[in-house]
Amino acid sequence: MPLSPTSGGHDVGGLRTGSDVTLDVKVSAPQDGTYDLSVFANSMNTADAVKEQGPTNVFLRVDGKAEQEVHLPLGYRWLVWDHADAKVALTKGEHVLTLAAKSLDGTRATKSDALVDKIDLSLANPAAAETIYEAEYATLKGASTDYSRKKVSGPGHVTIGKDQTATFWAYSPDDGEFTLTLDTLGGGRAWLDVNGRRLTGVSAGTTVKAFLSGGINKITLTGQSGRLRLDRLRVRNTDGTLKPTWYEAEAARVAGTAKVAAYPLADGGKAVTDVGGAPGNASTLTFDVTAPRNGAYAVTVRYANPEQSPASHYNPDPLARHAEISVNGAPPRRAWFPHSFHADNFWELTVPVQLKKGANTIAFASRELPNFDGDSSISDTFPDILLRSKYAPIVDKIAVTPLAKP
Ligand SMILES: [Ca+2]
Ligand SMILES: [Ca+2]
Repeated sequence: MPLSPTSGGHDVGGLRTGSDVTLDVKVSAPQDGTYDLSVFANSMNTADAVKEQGPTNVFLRVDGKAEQEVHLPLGYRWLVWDHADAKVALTKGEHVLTLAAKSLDGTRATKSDALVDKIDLSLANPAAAETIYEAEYATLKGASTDYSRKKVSGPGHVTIGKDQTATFWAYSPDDGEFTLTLDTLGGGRAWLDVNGRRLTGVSAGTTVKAFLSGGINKITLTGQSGRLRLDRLRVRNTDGTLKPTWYEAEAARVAGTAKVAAYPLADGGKAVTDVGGAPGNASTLTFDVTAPRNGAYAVTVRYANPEQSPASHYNPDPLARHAEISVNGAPPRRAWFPHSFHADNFWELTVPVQLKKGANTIAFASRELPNFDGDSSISDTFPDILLRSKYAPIVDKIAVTPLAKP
């Protein structure tokens, strides 16, 4: 049907519970390679056919083979497009990509109900695996630019003296390990801060493995001694050094009314729900984790947040849930977990923490937060309208990863 926000003005429906639809797309690959495939799709999370499972699972095939299951994304309205990504190996030439509502062996079938707008196929340029941020384009405080030198990258470099700063805004598609390389012309030393945490001291030619969060990361160099002449920062996605250790929520300790429940799309098919409640509640989820040494760690939470108020005429009112995260019983740090459109739609969010060598506890708690007077609750004033959540997100599992390795 013709739809204004849709690429080409049309989309395709029919990949839904009980259907045997196959959608074939002819593609032409310019060369052999592993291509990034992006399926633009959408389901309304509260639609009758979607409510039970959430994301629509479909079966992606290349020339009728190499089947993989892909879960198409949710939105709070029809036609609010998002994308599901996969990798497909293609040889040079013509191919048919298929999205099917039944698996090849007939044992598995699509559930829910999705619209598909388009498929994008792209082949990554290996040279783009590394992103270069020129120091002379960084945000400088006190540090000065110098365009007099030849044989530098870009038009110049910067000189960073004691307590002067150069700040870079570096993009990362996902949470994970990156290698940060500083290309310098020698000089002094500087501190390296990532997202407000001091990781290490750096000097000429330093390479640091650092954990970056999906989205925009703030990377700051602050002069420590001497005058560091910085040409550029290089950022490359790597793996194998900052290794995550995963802990399943269903194997952790629950207290109060917090409980393990079945979530088919959670790892292990289980997650922990009902953490939080009324003020003063004791419904918590506590992980026992081990750290190899004292230091800063990234705690990545795989979570779902289904909390959503009934829509008004213009606003679907998704609610963020919050968790009070306490390490080793210390005063908690509050983290906010955006609406994920469904209890069985799990996303990842990373919170930095400080751990000590050996055994540590990481505890999740929640409650309805008070109004600005610090005392009254919005649920007392409007008991029939959900305006503030009293729960932490549903937690599938957490990963503990060192934040950096110099
Ligand atoms: Ca430069
Ligand atoms: Ca789990």
